[in-house]
Amino acid sequence: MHDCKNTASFTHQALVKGPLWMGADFDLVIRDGHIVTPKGVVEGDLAITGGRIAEIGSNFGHATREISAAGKYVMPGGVDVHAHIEQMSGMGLMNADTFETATRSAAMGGTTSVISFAAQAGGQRLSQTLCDYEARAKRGAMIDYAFHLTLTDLSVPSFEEDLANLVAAGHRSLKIFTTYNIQLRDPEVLKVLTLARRCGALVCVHAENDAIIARAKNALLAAGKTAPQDHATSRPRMAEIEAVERMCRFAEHLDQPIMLFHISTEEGAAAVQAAQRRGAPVWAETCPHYLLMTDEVLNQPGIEGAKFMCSPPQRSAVDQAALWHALDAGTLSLVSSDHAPYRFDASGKLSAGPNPRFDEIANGLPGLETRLPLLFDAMVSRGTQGPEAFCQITSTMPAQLYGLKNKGALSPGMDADVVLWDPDKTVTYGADDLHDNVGYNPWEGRTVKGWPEQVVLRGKTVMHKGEFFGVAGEGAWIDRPELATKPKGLTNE
Ligand code: DUC
Ligand code: ZN
Ligand code: ZN
Repeated sequence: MHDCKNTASFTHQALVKGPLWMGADFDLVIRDGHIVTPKGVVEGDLAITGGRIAEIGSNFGHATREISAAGKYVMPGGVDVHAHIEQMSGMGLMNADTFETATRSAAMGGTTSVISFAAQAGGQRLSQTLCDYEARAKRGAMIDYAFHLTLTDLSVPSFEEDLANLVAAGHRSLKIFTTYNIQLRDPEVLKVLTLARRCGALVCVHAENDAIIARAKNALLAAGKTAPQDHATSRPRMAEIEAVERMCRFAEHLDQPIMLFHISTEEGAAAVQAAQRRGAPVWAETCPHYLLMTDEVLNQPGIEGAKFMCSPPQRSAVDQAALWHALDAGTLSLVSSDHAPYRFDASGKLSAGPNPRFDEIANGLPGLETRLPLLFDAMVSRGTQGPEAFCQITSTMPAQLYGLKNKGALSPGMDADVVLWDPDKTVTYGADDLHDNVGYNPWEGRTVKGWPEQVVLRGKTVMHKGEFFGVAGEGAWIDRPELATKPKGLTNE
């Protein structure tokens, strides 16, 4: 076997040119790691050529570059399928992150593919929406990306034609809301599901019942309860339960696959499980802030709780346990970040002034960079689920369910998106140590064991030991020619 003890000086081509062996067999070999593949953990080497995984085995010949992975896990790059980037919120507020800052942050945390949103503005043709977001991503993205098309206005010219064309072009997921000022009413939801079935797209849903929320919110405001702590009460768990159940029934009725975003409650997960048992084409995700935080985080002095405000809100310890159980059982298929970045200042959380009411505060927390270390710690380091399950829910399943071609697994022919994880490194998050543009870390003070040491995107190192080597515009759009989540009536041929 090649001795790679002296190879530390050529671990990234951006800085140091490695020795160019005549007739090197591969562009890059990552040697002696615990390689997590879909078939289990392989002790050995991973070879890369032309940005793709060439082989997994041992005793490979020379490569132009070598990386020693002794004592490290070699895992597929993270696939985060739910992140808001350079996007206008329902409240008319621009996210704090551009594609450049968001994807830098993602890569620093071990994520190499992201699906963000191309969000239709009121009255806007879908073709224009996509053009706008494509331009933003092309300018800034440093990891690979795709878009969910957020549908907010079905009355625009050429809606059905544009939708069919965009889906056929590889934009195979749609996003709809049942709440906020961009919500669709039931007849419109049914129409979107029907169109999606016709053109082969997955429909992602933010499922909370708007009327239940409005009633709870108005009662709180009338009683003078306006603090961030009151946000959790303003979005009763029944709002999620009702909307999740209704969306599951719609998916079942029309035989159209849906993905329920950010499940936060035990009953929401149970509704998903019941629908799946009936054979309904229903999938669901949750997020680290539901698995690892409770609504206690909103109880901060003054307005500080705003930093943790998201919708649906964090719930109870009982819900946390139920969500972990649902992940274990496969009811929930994946964990996304729902990265929704707003600064804790007048540009973001405090846009309505220094003392806003809870309903005037933008929802969301940053999560692209912390999703994987938090879950590696919870699943791998604490020994609850193990490295295969970690890769499954953070990379393989998200890539498969959303049809992200060549992403999500370490197998020959797949894109060489690889992360070396140091299982022994322990880090305590600080106040502002993330690489996004948010300026605070909601996980400040939390200690995680297990840390991404090196991140490789299509064969090129974009992060090594905390140093970033990505280049704006080098992230590539990911084609999605077809989905794994087909209606039952359609086949996979
Ligand atoms: N809730 C949303 O609906 N979107 C972004 C973030 C959040 O908390
Ligand atoms: Zn949402
Ligand atoms: Zn979201």
